Amino acid sequence: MKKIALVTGATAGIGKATAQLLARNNFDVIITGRRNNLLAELKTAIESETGAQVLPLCFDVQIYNEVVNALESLPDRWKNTDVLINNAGLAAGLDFIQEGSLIDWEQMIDTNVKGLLYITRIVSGWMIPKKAGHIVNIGSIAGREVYEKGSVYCATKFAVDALSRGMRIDLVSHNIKVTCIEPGMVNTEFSLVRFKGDRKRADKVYEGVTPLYAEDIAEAILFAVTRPPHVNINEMLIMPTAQAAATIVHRE
Ligand code: NDP
Ligand code: 8X3
Repeated sequence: MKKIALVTGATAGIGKATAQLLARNNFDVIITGRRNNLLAELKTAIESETGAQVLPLCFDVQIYNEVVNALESLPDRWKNTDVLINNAGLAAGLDFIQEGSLIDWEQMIDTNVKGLLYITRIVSGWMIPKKAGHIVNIGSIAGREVYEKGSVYCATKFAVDALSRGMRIDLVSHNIKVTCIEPGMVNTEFSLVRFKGDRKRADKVYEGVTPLYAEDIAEAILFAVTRPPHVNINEMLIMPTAQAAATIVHRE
């Protein structure tokens, strides 16, 4: 029997690769994001390639009412969610603290922290009566190390680390696993979003280095969610070979 995974932020990058890989490995998937056209394209692609069922849900994780309405609209079969991948997130801007944009700060905090909380509160409520479930939060090397001009993004990822530890404690008696996956540099839309569409600046991040690809992180997620019932992967820090620390990257 197929399992059900809910992947937030599945229109691009890590979330998209994860939805695709889970669908190839015996999961039906709920895919979410704000770009409806990309959700529809991904649904068609996954269903024709894998035969898995795909349910797209278009909403903004920052807006609590949208989260509630979208998730509560799911038919009961889909609320039987086995795995939640809390992936939707972003960095907005790269600025000294004294110069940072309030709009950027609020977007990062509302998406990476509050959005993750909104989703988790509802989906963990579906898992508790089943006495089973697995929540995978996408943290970051930025949740372990702080770097110049990145303090607010880093703070949101430190929060994801703290929330993962806290959730694990709160949910242990309900037999719900919690994993935090912490990637280093992954070549996705991340830098394009951080630099607000400035392609040249985004491409510079990956210049002269082989970064991770979204599929590398998807494979780690698949590994974590396919361990036997008595095994939980608490954390995984995954870096490109050429990246030794948040800001130490060897470029050819
Ligand atoms: P992408 O920009 O490629 O993908 C981000 C995804 O999040 C998109 O599907 C986007 O969908 C979704 N998203 C963003 N904001 C919202 C929102 N308000 N509501 C709903 N969905 C939203 O980036 P990545 O794949 O790289 O990022 C995925 C996660 O990985 C993030 O949490 C990021 O912080 C983390 N990460 C990334 C690293 C990297 O180097 N790339 C390294 C470490 C962690 P849409 O725009 O359609 O809403
Ligand atoms: C993304 C990785 O180092 O750009 O979380 O913050 S980093």
